[in-house]
Amino acid sequence: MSHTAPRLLDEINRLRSELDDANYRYYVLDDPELTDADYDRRLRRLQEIEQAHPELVTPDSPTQRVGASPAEGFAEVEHAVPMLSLDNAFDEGEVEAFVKRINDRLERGDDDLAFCCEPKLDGLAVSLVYERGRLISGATRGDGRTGEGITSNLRTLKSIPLKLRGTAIPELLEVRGEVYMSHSGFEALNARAREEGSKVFANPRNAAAGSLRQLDPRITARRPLEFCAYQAARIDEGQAAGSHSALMARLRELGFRTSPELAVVEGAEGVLDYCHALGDKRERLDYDIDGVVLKVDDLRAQRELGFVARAPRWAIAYKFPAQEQATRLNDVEFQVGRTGAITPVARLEPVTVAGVTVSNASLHNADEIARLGVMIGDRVVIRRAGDVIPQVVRVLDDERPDDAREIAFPDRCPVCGSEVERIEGEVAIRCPAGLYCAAQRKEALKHFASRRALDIDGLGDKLIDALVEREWVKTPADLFALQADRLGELPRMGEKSAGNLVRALEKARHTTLPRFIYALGIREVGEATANNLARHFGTLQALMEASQEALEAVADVGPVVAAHIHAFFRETHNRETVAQLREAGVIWNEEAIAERAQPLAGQSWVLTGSLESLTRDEGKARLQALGAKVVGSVSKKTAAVVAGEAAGSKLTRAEELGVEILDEATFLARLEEWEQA
Ligand code: I6G
Repeated sequence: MSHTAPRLLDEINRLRSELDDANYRYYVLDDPELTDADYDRRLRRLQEIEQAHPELVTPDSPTQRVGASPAEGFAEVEHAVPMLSLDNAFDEGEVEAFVKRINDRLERGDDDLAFCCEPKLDGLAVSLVYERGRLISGATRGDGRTGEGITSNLRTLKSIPLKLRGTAIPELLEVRGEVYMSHSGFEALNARAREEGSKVFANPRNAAAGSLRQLDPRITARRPLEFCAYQAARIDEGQAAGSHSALMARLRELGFRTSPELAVVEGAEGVLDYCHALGDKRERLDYDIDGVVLKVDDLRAQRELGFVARAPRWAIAYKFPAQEQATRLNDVEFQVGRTGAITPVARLEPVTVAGVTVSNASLHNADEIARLGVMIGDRVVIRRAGDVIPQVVRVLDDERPDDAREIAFPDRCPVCGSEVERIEGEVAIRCPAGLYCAAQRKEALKHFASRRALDIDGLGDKLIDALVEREWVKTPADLFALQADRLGELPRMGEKSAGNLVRALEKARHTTLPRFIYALGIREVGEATANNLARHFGTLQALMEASQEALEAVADVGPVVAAHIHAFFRETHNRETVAQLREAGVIWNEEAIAERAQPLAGQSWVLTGSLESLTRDEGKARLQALGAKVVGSVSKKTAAVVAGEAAGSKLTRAEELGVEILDEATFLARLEEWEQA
């Protein structure tokens, strides 16, 4: 190493420290500063240098997260301190009884004992051992005494520090926490799997478990897994704090993500208030939780309380009402989506799951049906969590009726009768008829008319179904030929509604290029991609003529998306539809796009709370298209905070810092203004 140029060593150290800082800001502080592109550029440069100088690679370099070579199996790891489980409380009475038990044991009559509360993540518990600040081992819980060594897999998670941060690094640290997958990560992973024709996961927990138990860490590295720390099982004597909450703060300093929902509350009342508030928030979190963990905050009191059997006396898990219920699978129907994919949908005996009646669930594809081993007539367990579509998670085999039937996949499209296609290497079956198939036509029209596309007010799903069934509308262009008097013939369509619809169509003719591209419904082209395409090519003509290579030069467009776009514009009937739409008077201002500046360039925005008329992802995509960076936490540098319903601590923080706060209506009005500018 002595002959390595000092400048190169400096560069390596700088890149490693910038990449570590970026991970820390992103995963722990929830306040990213580097853009993805800047992060990737630094990582690529570091990889380049390390490839040229393999002697300079260190095990804790950020490049080492891409995954080591496959293992033969997992070694057994004995936990130095057993990984215990927690007792459960299934209702408020049991929580109150727990608090009372503790007060009695500690011989405290009062009700102000401090508890540290946090969500119970629905993931997998793991343990990480650090010696002199370096991650040396990581293992699953296993049976609590012995787990499986999965260090190489855990090293690929960017929220797990390979090297501890800061000063006064402990000689020895054992951190425990949960590995989980966010809803957004899970959806993206399954979307990619569907696209590639590979296996989809039933829920984020299964996806996290499957990803963590891969023998090939390179596979784990591509899965969106996250780690959240909840306990320091071993730490140098001198570093042990007086309270659990202080210990969690110390773990954050050392580089670990801890729950942003962590809070210290007093007595049974404080604990129950926390449980209610988190229960209300549960649906809006981007990850699954199944309850609240309550811990006596004072570590001396914890030691005094000790353990019973395999659980600490000083902690309990309050479980929310179940997100899983059993019901009967009455039938399976096949639905044809906008892009022709035919998906099996389970028709269920209606059942209430976490407060909502569920009568349909997705079965995804033939592989998923085979994995579940499900038949019509079976009793199945349904799971509903957050915004994720209800899923069939398992079959109650013992309750299979004698007349259970196999699920037969159709050879022909259930809507138009075309012979289905089974694409080599893809699990999905497809109807190849495109817009000749009424189902795909309906879905394409619904997408075309939707709010983020041409925003045709009053053209709802039922109306589109009726228009397609009567064959009044075959392509989106036919919509613009609809006359009020004819529309008036439709059931439940009065003269006034017909007139309103014609006026809405007139208004929708004036659109923008990004909306028009999005409205075409090209596979994998969402709003953000449509924006990027419009900005890159400036005109529709340029986009339609672009080669696959030229398409790949657009931000966020990879080979698969480029191939879809290219194929779409090579189809004669798609080109004809575009021409007909322009003839029907659909217009936009191309110069505006080509020259449009990004009015929010360099600004950081925060979205918090739930929005009514758009999802957070949509809001984020629109802000990004205007040049803004959308970040997770509020700081002095935040340009504005958009506060939806039930916005919490981020709103408070914005008020404290005097950051501009926009309600949903103002936010939408501003977006439209900037987008039209
Ligand atoms: O299984 C667990 C989940 C979450 C835990 C836990 C936890 O804290 C938030 N804490 C302890 C102490 C244990 N299990 C044993």
